[in-house]
Amino acid sequence: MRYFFVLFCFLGLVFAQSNPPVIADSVYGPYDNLVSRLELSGYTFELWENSSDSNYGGRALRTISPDGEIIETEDFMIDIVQTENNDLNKNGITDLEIQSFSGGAHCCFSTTLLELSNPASVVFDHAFSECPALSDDLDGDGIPEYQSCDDRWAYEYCSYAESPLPTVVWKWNGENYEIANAEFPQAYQAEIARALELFLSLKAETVEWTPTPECSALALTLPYLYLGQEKLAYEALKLSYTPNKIEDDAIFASFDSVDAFWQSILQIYNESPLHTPISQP
Ligand SMILES: [Ca+2]
Ligand SMILES: [Ca+2]
Repeated sequence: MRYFFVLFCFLGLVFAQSNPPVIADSVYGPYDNLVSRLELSGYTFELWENSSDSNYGGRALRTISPDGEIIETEDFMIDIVQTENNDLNKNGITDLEIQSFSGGAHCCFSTTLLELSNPASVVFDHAFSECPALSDDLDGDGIPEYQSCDDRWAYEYCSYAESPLPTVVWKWNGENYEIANAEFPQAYQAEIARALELFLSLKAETVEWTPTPECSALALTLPYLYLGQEKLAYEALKLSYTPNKIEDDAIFASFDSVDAFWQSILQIYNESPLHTPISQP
């Protein structure tokens, strides 16, 4: 019992040493309650919340570097996640995952993997996305990949519910996580199967709810595009897109020809920072 009392006093002393972060123009502050404190490789991470906040949201993250440099940020929700043995990418350098969520029905999730060298190094960063980035060892080589989506297509040709969110996979390359979709076709199997079933159901007219022709065609086209298989993507579009099958709903664009739609898709795709370099000859 005495041990726990001493431990409690010690933790209380440590916590009391920190003053709450004061963030200029704070959305969720003022912060007063220290949620957790982690010391790792000379860095200190503190998560703070506003105990009087009635919205049940809002956290501040304070990072203190070994040199004493302090960085403070806030968001609706922030969590620090310790990875396996504090070394997700197995390169011998301690790392830490920082996850945040801005609140709202869909948007936005952010995931950062920080290596605690001095200075710290961001080796993975996927910010402001409709999809959280999750780590999982897809190819069984012992080093997890990151998997998320490209939300660039949401609302582009149809409603959010109909819009495809094509998968994006990042692989550790020895220096940072880089997009490597083409190496992970297994990550696209479920998307392609769903899109093919939708395509066949539309052909058979067995669906009660018909999406826009653009969106149903995109569902079959985009997985191949993100796999780096541009020729197959074009064939998928030709197979699945019938221009002007229904009248333009006047909200989203429709196209007079497959090629006009294809050029529009390529333009959006190439503008996305998450597009896959085309590797097919
Ligand atoms: Ca590491
Ligand atoms: Ca792997």
